[in-house]
Amino acid sequence: MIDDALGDRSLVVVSNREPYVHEYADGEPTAERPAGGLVTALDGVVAETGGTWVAWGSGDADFDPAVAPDGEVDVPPDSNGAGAADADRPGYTLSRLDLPRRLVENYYYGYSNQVLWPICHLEADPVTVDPAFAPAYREANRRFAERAVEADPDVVWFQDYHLALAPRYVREQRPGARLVQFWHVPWPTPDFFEICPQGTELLRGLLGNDAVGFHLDRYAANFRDCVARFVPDAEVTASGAIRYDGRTVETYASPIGVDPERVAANARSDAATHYWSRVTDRYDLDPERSIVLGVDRLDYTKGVIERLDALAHLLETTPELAGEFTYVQKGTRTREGIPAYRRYYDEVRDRIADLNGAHGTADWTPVVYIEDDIDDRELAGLYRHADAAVVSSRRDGMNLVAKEFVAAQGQPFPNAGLAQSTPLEDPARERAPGTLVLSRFVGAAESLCPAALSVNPYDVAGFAETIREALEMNEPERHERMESLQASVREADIDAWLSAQVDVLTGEEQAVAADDD
Ligand code: GDG
Repeated sequence: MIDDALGDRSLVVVSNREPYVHEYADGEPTAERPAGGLVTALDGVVAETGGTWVAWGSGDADFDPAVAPDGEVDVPPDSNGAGAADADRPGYTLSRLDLPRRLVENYYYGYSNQVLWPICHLEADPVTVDPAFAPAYREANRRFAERAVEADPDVVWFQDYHLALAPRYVREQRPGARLVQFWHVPWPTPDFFEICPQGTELLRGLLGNDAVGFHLDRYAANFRDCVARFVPDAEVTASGAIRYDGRTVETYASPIGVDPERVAANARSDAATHYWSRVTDRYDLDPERSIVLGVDRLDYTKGVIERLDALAHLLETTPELAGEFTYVQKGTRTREGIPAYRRYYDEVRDRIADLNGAHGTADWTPVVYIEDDIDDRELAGLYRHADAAVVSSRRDGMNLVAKEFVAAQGQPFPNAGLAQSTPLEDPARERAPGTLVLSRFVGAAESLCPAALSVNPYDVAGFAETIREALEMNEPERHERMESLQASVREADIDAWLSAQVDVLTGEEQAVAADDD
């Protein structure tokens, strides 16, 4: 679809992370794909256009002469991992930036993840302003911008908070190009944003775009409020457009989603079934006990500690639930170069050990902690077998885990609302769908609540009570809620998001400014 809409205009996508990473496996460069639906979806879009994707080359073998001597590689890679999509397959150029380690430390682990990430998630405490961070962020953004310009783009699509300055740099060199950015995390209120020492500079960088997109109207409104307050020469009009530097910058809201069919197929795959049976064997999970599931990158914003506190409170106040369920926590280590993240891993482990020590018995371990490196199908196996999933982010732009859990519950339920007298096609799914407990501070809550049980993760007693409610929910109510959740997840799926982005990228539809201010 994007190919037709672009005509002969060339597209360049710019993101921090790359869609294919080359690592050495047994001494040979091997292409790996980072897990996750977003990269897959974007990959398909760029492949359709035959364009260019600029990203930091983070893999050990990314610049191996056999792979990409000059940093450019045709993707998707062939089965040997060595580039060169053949003429019959759609493909594009992955243009990798070879960033020095010190620059990555200061720009990525530093400014992006210790300044911008916490500020966007309204977390003041982890903000660390090292004087080396901001210059590195400028330098890295310049390099991304230069590489994008070298690809001679008509349309540039920037992803996320690592690249707030790059649009301005590109605009200086390609005044006529169409530049669009999607910001995948929340945008804070002006009162919070003002703690950022480079706030105005970041806003001017983003105003290099023609359009800036967010998951929710209120994030877009916060962005416009920040522009109105911190960029004196910009004007935010009543319709929500921003006049700046002789141009108009639109803001728009477009909630990202998942591919429900793909997730549901993953959940039914053999790999999912095998992984689940390995997990049940390894941890001796009793099929009579309910499974409560948490799946998170180990990031303080995801509220894993708050969840464990709620579970501990639940067991303290409702002793009759002891032995009735097992909480399975899948944790993925992330940003290990940052001390606060390493401390968080330790805290999660300690909290789990305490909880198991206080409440476990000879034949029951309340919390099982999995740190395996698992692919999307194995992950879908966990989703599918959970009787309840808990997403308790302190703050989260959207949260795809919540949507994937819903999609993995199978769709639609043919006997929704009925007792299970009608045999389901799929015998492994012959149980009521899982329930979703969802923090009200995630973007996904806007469409998934009240069908999902909403919690304030800071309210430990209320949170514990909601987990109990999720565990005890009767079957008709589970069906009813899941039907509604699945309808929401299908309606705002990844295709809907992509097609909205394509409209903005091609300028076919003016980005819609939110009307709530
Ligand atoms: C940012 C925003 C926004 C997790 N563990 C495993 C695994 N995952 C995958 C999930 C999901 C993805 O990682 C996590 O996505 P989230 O949306 O939950 O969170 P962030 O990574 O923080 O993403 C967020 C998103 O951007 C998109 O705009 O929703 O708010 O923070 O897809 O499946 N995948 C596999 N194994 C794991 O152990 N294979």
